[in-house]
Amino acid sequence: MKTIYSPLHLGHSGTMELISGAIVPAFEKPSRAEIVKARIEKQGVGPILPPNEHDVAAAARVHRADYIDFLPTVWPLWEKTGRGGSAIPFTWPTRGLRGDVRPKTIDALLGYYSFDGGAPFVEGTWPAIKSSYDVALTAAGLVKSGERTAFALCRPPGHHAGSAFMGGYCYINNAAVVAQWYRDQGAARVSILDVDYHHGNGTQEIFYSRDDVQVLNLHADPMVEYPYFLGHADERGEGAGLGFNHNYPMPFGTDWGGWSASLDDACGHLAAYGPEVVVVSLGVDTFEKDPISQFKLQTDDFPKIGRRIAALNLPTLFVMEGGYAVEEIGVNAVGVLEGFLGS
Ligand code: SP5
Ligand code: ZN
Repeated sequence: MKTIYSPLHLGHSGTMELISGAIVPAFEKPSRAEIVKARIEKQGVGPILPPNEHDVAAAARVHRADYIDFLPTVWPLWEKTGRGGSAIPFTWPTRGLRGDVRPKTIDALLGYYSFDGGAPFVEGTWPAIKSSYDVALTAAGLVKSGERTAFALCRPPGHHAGSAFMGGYCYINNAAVVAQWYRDQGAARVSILDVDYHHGNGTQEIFYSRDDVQVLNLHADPMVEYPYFLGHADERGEGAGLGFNHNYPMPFGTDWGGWSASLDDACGHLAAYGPEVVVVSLGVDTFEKDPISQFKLQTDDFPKIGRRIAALNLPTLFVMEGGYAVEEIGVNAVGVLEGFLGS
């Protein structure tokens, strides 16, 4: 199994994060991807290859063009104001404010194109976003050209990014981009299976009214967990998309018993849909020791996830999302891949 990886992610290192009423070092940090890469090498999972460069046109198939055009301008505009640190928004156009008028200053634009303050920009952020996108598309190409599976070691992650907003450490929705790319390459149906601890609100929003991309999401109940404002079980899609979005909100403390029951149910819907390819949004923040999460999956459980997905017997692309228990993120993410491969 080939892994696609780019060292350009190293330049993206947010200087801080606001969480639980305190400003703390960012949880989404460069060591995450480095530890996963080291584990792939240690376990001999397969070659680690660099991405090919792709035009941003494939991103504009799932994101609004003005949003994609905005991303490379953030750091230059911020720097022009004489500030360093991280470019982060602090005001959002919520109910009662005008969300339809595009403002002019960088602080306002950051709020206009975000749903939270969790997607900071530093100088190396745009090159990292672009490399993560290139990683996803390059790995997608391997599966398209006949490989059974591939691993896109994306950083930054993508599943919270919607058609015109960033947030939750995400900027371009890599899983959505590759799902759309498979459609554009001729796949009739694509399924996205999101196993990250947090609901993939961006992915759901992008495909909500479509029947050609099925979206299945396993996550902590949004009544009590981030991203809070999407991910309930009654969100089943709309219009032509009705019945093609499946949410599995689960309570704090969920362990393999409860979590795997949801996975089995999701896999049943997936198999019935009959996609030509499966895109797995692979977050391992379901781990019992994850510092920002409340599920109880153990290291031994991660290979079982891979085995269950392999049993679908479909071409499968793994796209890295979250996971923050930094020492274990490598063992757990690679554990899913090893389970899939049957090693
Ligand atoms: C890709 C991904 O996993 N993004 C996650 C973004 C989470 N951001 C905020 C989480 C806040 C949850 N509250 C945690 C309390 C910890 N004491
Ligand atoms: Zn997550």
